[in-house]
Amino acid sequence: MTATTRPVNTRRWDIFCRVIDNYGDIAVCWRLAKQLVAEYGFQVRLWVDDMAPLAALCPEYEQYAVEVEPWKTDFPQLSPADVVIEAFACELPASYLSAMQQSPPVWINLEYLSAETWTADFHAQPSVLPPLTKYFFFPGFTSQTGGLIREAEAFVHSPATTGEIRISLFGYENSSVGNLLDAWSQSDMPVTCMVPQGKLLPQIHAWRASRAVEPAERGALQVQYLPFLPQHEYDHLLASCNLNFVRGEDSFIRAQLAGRPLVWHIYPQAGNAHLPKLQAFLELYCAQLPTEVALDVKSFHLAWNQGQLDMAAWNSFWRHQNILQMHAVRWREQLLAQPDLTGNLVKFCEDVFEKQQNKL
Ligand code: TRH
Repeated sequence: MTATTRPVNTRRWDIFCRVIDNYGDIAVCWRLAKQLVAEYGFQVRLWVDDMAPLAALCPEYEQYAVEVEPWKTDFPQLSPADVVIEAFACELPASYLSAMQQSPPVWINLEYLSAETWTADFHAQPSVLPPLTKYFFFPGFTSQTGGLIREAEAFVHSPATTGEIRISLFGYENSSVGNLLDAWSQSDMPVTCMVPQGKLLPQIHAWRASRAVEPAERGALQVQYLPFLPQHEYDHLLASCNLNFVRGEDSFIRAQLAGRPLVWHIYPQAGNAHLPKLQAFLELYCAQLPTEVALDVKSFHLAWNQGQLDMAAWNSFWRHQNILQMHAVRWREQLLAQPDLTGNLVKFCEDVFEKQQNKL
């Protein structure tokens, strides 16, 4: 949407984001901020405690109509916006919180994405802290949740490459990446593995050293190293690959919207707290797949997430590539048929405003 067609809206939104690690927190907040401006015309300030990941995702972020502000420890005294987004329970600055007592905004805690069914029970629930009310907003895959973040602009859908298997490989440290590279080296079809800057590189370098691979070719496999791409270029990369290994939250969502088969490396948590979340997604994603395919997709994911992948698992998984591709398109269509997170959030906040208005 161009600046001339952008709607104008007097509502002000403040989004608070702390970068815990990596890129996911700011990646989601940045998409949300841009969309609120471009599609709804809101005045949006994004408070972020670390600019570096944002600059990596969008080097020209200052040219957008989103006001990006550094979140310093000596937070300025401000009048609160109409809507305040506390992203991922980041804890609002004390001075801002006390200003909110004077003129209560619509206060939202935007949660992490999970496919677990309990999120539907907690979605949009209030926590009353007089005179304030904080609402918990859960992204999710069903209409009982807040939905997934997705711009209105039609997503470019590139044709899949033929004659080679093009794979993007983004994930957390993984001791079984070498087995995967070995499997691809022995593939019947050429495999191009695109590796963006990230945590898998040391293990890939170690594999190359152990196999004496120079510069980056072995059998059917060619490894291509990519710099960290701007977010929109990475989105396009996902759409151009036959298979995407993704991680965390935002690349995970984008891979689904790309309509390509994916392998998800979930953000690992202490005590394996992430495994039920992985299982919950796999149950949902695989529900419409034939039993044998579903089993292979699930066991491939578990093995990858536990660093226990072997060549046999790759062969069992990828023999279903045609079914997986058809399923990825169907899954994407299913997601596109649901309202998106930003639209749901705007509607939710407007409903709260209306209720407040009716009380006066
Ligand atoms: O980077 P992530 O691991 O992020 C997060 C954080 O770790 C967070 O604390 C955690 O809670 C959350 O995961 C679940 O993975 P994610 O979410 O996929 O974010 C990566 C972003 O980087 C995504 O927007 C895609 C983008 N990206 C690029 O823009 N260019 C690139 O080259 C690559 C590889 C990724």
